Amino acid sequence: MDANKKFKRTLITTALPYANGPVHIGHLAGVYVPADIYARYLRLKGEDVIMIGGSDEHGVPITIKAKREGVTPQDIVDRYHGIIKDSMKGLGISFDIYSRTTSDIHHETASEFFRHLYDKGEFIEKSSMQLYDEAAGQFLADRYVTGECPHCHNPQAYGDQCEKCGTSLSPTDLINPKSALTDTTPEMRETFHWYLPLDKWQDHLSQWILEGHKEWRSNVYGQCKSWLDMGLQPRAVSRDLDWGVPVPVEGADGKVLYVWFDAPIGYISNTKELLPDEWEKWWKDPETRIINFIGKDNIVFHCIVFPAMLSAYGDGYQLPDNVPANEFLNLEGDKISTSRNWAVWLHEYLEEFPGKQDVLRYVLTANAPETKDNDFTWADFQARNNSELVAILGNFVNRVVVLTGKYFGGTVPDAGNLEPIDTDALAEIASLKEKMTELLDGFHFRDAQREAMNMARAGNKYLQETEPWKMWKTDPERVATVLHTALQIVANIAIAFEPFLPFMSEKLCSILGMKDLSWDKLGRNDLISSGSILGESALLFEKIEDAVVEAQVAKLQKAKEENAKQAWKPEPIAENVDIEFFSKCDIRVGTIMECTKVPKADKLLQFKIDDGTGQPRTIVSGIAKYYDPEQLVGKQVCYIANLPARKLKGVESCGMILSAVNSDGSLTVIGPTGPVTPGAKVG
Ligand code: B3M
Ligand code: ZN
Repeated sequence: MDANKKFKRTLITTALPYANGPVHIGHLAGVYVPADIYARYLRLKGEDVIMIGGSDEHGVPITIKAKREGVTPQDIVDRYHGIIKDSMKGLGISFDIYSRTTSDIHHETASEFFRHLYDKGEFIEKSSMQLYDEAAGQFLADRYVTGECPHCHNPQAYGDQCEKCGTSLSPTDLINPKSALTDTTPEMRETFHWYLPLDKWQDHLSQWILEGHKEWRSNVYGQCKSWLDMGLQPRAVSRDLDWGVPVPVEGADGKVLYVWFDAPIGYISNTKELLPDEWEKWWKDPETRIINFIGKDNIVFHCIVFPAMLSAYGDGYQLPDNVPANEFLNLEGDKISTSRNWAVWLHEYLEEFPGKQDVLRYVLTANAPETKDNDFTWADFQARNNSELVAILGNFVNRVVVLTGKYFGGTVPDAGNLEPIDTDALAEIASLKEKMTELLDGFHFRDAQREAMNMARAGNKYLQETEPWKMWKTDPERVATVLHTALQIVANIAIAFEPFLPFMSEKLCSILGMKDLSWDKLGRNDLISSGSILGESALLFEKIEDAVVEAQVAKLQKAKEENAKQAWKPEPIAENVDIEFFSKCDIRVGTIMECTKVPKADKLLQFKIDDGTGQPRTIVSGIAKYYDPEQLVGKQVCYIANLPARKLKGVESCGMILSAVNSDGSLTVIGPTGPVTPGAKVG
């Protein structure tokens, strides 16, 4: 961005989440919380800003989910669009509009966009061989195919991307492709599609990004550079699918716009829906600044493909001024995954932690993956709440409000004569404002929030140094000055934290009787006037107990187990054997008479079994992890009787008790369903 260029307005876009599941903390940390901080900050500065959001309701993941559930894609997107929209509102994400790509206005806008490029001759029409699933009777676009990634050999790569190494792929790149619909191996069939020749825009985009936007985040700039260095290729913008925006050209039956063609146009449609009469100035006036908030997997679409589309369209469309893409947030050390249910879902968080929206916002910003992938853990969530929000921020505000109540009946006392220690504290707040402004302008939200927290730290230090509670009897005027000053710091905190913790800021405003917050006022020492009366005090933050976070960790653990169960498939059946071979195996039923632990062997149990001979048989078995010894006494089990005896940890074992291996790897001992004479043969 040219630092001297003055913009009249800022259009903030946020990546449109796929409506194939609810949003989770990864989406929030990557896109919505930083975008919201920025939008709130600009609004506080009095700038003309709109923040655009909406659900991305096309694309293969949605149709796959619908098929699996036996419902229509529309049912799926209706369900998740509702959940996403409500939960974002619940977290205070201040969209000016949150719409959806199945809306009529979007279909019209995307359709017109394609048609305009088509009429201008901006596409190439090309035939190619594509994967076709004979059993399902359809071509397999994008995520309809899985197979081995040709780069990192991940066996579970998708037809559009390998999630392990991040490479974007075509279905035909995959080694051993399999249809996600029928699990069969697809064949090749000819089809045709429209392609946007990105190579035509290579020089234009290189100039714009590599020369014009050196200030972009290094991860964004670096990814763009490597794409440009490899040389851009034409990219298909249509698909053989029945869910999406139909290609508005004759002879295109059964073809829709590629989801990544229509989704970014959603930003335009949603602006149109919000401001039908003046949307154009938000997109076509060079004095508008466009900022795209996205996650790192969306960089190429926002920095290369969509800008090429906009440039091809012409008519004054502006390209983004910055694309502050974040890296990924992991959860308890593992990649967040919607399909594996390894996530903290926003709608569930809001239900389970009512009134704690700001805690999540705070933790996600404190850990924002701005420069590298980061990890969310429940232990860190608890620690940041208890030792930062409660112990620093809540504690400072609470002390000031309580002391004002105690000494002055809740009336803001006179400033009196400020001493250097008071003016120093206020000067520190003003200097923290300068730092915050610079950081926010540079999209460094994590550091900016840290500086806001430093205001509360400065406040605590000031109280610690002045100790007003010790002077009430001897010098009440001095106490008045200190509390007046401390209240001004609280008022500054209400402004500084508004972009980050809007719910807390609102509570502070109601306690202090403050209205019309503005960034301009931040750093001043006259935000509240002497004589005004404080409102009802409210609890800002409360301690989160161990049991609460332990329950969350247990919930995740359960999801992991469920997932393992679902992913489990029975082992393939072994090679055939003839009946003689089997009959050589002497399997018997016996009754367990005794069972004890084998000393110094935590896996082994030692059994004495009644095998009908009158002489108990000893068998040692590696099932100690799954059974308490006394649990099995009296039970009947099957065992192989004619294995040669062998010594295990010093105990001679004569045979092997049969057990089944479950999906989680645990063992269950096998026995008869009714009483059997000990020693009876199984066959
Ligand atoms: N729905 C991809 C994603 O959620 C996509 C973003 C569209 S932004 C125009 O990763
Ligand atoms: Zn890979």
